[in-house]
Amino acid sequence: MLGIAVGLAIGVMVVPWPGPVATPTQREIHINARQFAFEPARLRVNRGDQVTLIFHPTDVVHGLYLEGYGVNLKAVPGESAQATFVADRAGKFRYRCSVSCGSLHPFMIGELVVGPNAFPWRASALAIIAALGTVAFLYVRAWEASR
Ligand SMILES: [Cu+2]
Repeated sequence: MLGIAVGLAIGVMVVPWPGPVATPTQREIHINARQFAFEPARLRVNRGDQVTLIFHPTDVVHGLYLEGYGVNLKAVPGESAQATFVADRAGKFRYRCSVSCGSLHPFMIGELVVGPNAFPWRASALAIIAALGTVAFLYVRAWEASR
């Protein structure tokens, strides 16, 4: 029984899975900035998406520097700045204010999460197998105990 579960788990790791389910899309994301926060402070896109960031400071001059992608924007209140890039690297990337805008300026940070564009088939299948394996194990143990 345990052997079957282990075998299935190995199979799941080795077998190729269906390709990406999310096709790359174009996204326009507006980010407001004020002392001392970005809104939104967390962005999520899929790998391969073409992202246009449109940056709007609302109180004083702010900047937005996105690590990993080298995007650097700066604008005065009432105006906006924008940049377009392809999110071709997965992972978490911080963005922070690049203009010294006050005492809490160093804490003005946000996070861009570039996720994989495929449904996590592998992880889901492993979780199911683990659950079935646990049930089977408990069942066998109960059966043995009853003899
Ligand atoms: Cu700032």
